[in-house]
Amino acid sequence: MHTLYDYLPSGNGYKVRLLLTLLGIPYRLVQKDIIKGETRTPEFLALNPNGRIPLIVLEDGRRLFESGAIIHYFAEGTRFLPADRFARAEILQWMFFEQYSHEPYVAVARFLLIHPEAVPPERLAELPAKQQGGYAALAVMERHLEGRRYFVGDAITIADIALYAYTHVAGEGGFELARFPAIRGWLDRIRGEPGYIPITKA
Ligand SMILES: N[C@@H](CCC(=O)N[C@@H](CS)C(=O)NCC(=O)O)C(=O)O
Repeated sequence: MHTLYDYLPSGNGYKVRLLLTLLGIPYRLVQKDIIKGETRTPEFLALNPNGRIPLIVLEDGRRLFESGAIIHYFAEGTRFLPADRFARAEILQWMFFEQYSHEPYVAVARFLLIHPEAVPPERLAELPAKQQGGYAALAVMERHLEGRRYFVGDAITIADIALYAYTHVAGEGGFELARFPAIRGWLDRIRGEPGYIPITKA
């Protein structure tokens, strides 16, 4: 069985848990408390030199880190990653957007607000800039989703899973999702997937 190292409030980890669950792939969960530095121990760094969850150890012993790489691996050959070459490039486009223009703002604003005790006081001053960047990303998503049901094509893909993970908890980062009706409709569609699990469920 695969082993997933994860921290349940993490949206990056949730991308993997959500996809594996929707695909019906069983896995063993090993929880690491990032607030206590459990991903920075020599033992964990030997598994992932980048010191972060999610990390998956496949049943054959091979390891993968980076949420996008992990969900791409498991989505291959399933409805979450179509064969069409251009669609696959569009999926990557939105996954790179998530990692560069969305997660560093929406996820970090959320982290600053839900774990202020884990953040040096000077970093709390970053909140307004993180929220500004997050709103810019949400505006891009809103424009794209107007008149569309999913990010790529007319069915859920790993682009949606990647973007859903932190968008659906953006309220915890101080973002008002009420301003984004197309995003809210899309969030409801993802939540309606058979087998859907919430973020802190393994
Ligand atoms: N780009 C990475 C980001 C992973 C990441 O930032 N993980 C955080 C939790 S969401 C972590 O493990 N932080 C602990 C640390 O940096 O010590 C991914 O998508 O997997």
